[in-house]
Amino acid sequence: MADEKKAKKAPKLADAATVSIDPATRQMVAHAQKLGIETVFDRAENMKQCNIGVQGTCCKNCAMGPCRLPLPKNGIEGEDERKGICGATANTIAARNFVRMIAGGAAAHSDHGRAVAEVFLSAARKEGDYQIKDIPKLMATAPHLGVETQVEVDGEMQDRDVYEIALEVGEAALKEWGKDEGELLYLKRAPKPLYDKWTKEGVKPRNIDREIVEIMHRTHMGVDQDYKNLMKQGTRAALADGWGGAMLATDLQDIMFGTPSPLESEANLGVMKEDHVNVIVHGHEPVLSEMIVAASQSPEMIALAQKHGAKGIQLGGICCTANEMLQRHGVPPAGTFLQQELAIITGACDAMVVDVQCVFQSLANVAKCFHTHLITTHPIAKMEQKNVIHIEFDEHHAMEDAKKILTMAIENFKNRGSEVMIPNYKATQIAGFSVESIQYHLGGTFRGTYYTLNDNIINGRIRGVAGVVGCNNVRSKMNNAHIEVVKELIKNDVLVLTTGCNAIACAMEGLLAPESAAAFCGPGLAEVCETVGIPPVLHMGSCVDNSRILLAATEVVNAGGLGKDICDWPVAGSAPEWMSEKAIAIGQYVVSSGIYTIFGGTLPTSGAPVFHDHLCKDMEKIYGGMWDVEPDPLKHAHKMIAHIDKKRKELGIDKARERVLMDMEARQAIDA
Ligand code: SF4
Ligand code: MSK
Repeated sequence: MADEKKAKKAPKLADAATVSIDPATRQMVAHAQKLGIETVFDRAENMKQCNIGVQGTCCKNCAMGPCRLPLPKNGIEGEDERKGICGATANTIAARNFVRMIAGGAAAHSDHGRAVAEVFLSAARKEGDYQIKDIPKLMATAPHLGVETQVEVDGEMQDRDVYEIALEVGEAALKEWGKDEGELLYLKRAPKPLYDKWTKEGVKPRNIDREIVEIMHRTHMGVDQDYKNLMKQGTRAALADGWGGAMLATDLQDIMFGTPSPLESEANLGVMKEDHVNVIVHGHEPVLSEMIVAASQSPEMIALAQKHGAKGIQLGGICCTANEMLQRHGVPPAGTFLQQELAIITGACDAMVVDVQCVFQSLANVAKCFHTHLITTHPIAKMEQKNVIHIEFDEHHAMEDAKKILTMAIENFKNRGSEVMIPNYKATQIAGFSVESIQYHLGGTFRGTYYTLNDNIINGRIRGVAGVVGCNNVRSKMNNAHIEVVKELIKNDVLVLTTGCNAIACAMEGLLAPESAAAFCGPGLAEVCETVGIPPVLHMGSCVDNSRILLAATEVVNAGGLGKDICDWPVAGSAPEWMSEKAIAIGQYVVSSGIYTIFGGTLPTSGAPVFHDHLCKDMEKIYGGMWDVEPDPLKHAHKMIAHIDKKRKELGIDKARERVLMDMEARQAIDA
């Protein structure tokens, strides 16, 4: 009896039939369970969420705690009695936790940006394997960083040397992380009324690192104990991310690797090929993966793969390294965040190469069950498990590193076991919509404006625009909310801009194919998409590329006719299945740029209703944008649509839409 009691209870298994709306995922989870391999879906069954943590009111900022302040059953009555040992209120604790999440997210995006800036500098100095590829983008970016692109020679203006400009751009960019005075240079790219709002509120970031450090100071035990003041600093750090580190990452990557333009590819685990060497790149920083793509196309590597019995090399991606490789090279994503283990469980992954962010440590345990080489490449992101190989990326011999990794994968091809199962599911997609390529598609090279988009918003064919982005979260059915929200938006004539794992989810469901316009859109949006030849959901890249959405929103303001500020026009943001700290940082920079932003699942603020209202109500008065939360995908989409309609009404363009969307009967009545 005692032995029986001691016997370990077998962990529960997830119901493979309901984990996701994606059939490939369901098939692979069932396969993993048959093989006795645990995945994130099973672990979620056995790990209950902490109810107080979910509410945002657990503080462990000093060793007198943790202090836990659950919401009393009778609501906020007795609010005064709820305090930690030091007296910290629920608002203080929730706000401290929230801004620490912003610090984590802003640090992740911005440190990525810094790493890119360092590689950029080496490219500008012609030291390594990287080059300055996109000269027009360099010329467009330089003035924003105070770098002249022309010089006066004998009374005439002449173009400066490209590498000289690049060097100054790289140096100016790197200064943004630690300069000792002034403010971030990119803030001036925002519409003037928004910039003025930030000035008035005193939230303009001074430099990127400082704002993150200051959050850690202010949230230390016994420092800032006013949730409004804490959120001011949270806003500063979030703006330092969106209009700083993330935007710099996007620009410098575009200059080095090329600004994306539309291209065709595929998505889902079915992109892996049984007769090819499969290499999966995963994480966020594209610098090494860029070289892996180049190396995989070299005759030398292809010949080596063939010598080892493979037909060729198939690259695939997970998470945002996938999005980076997709938007510039058409490398197909093999899956979203929640599919990372499944790519190895196919038994056909010869190497998985990971860099930073969103990488499960459990990959090492899964890789142990197969022949897969799991290779970490970043000095700040190693794993303790012994089967993990670390090959540290160095920009000075990047091509050599890439070839070394590919050779290891190729030589590993013969070691595959008999358990190979690649699900036969993949969908076609069009990706690669940058701010510049949207401009080209909608306005043509010479018009160079978003006016066509504005025109269609004003006449009501396009009801509004939504940025739907972000992660998967295993606490909800994978991709269900992503797809329901997006489908409901496009059905109601809302054009969707997507990044991150939402983009991969939409691609897997076929929503990034132009044909989806006829199948899923309302009549107005379908007409525009069919005329211009674009899908109703535009893939704008990785998580750092949410900066593209900020700039696209600014372009709409600049094109005219839809108000003077981002908060004036019908645009909304959403992260239906968010999970990471980066999502909170993005949410706050989007809100403080004037955009209504709604999250699915829960927000870690529900245990502090006053602080929650500060985010969801007061923010609108300050910045024009505000937070909201709604787990039900249909209600979620309709809250966004209601906001879009509110903005249409404020602009006086609500009537135009009613006219445009009259049904046939109504039109005939007019004609008669
Ligand atoms: Fe508790 Fe205050 Fe310490 Fe937080 S800082 S753990 S609320 S005593
Ligand atoms: S990868 S941050 S799970 S979007 Fe950028 Fe996906 Fe979220 Fe990671």
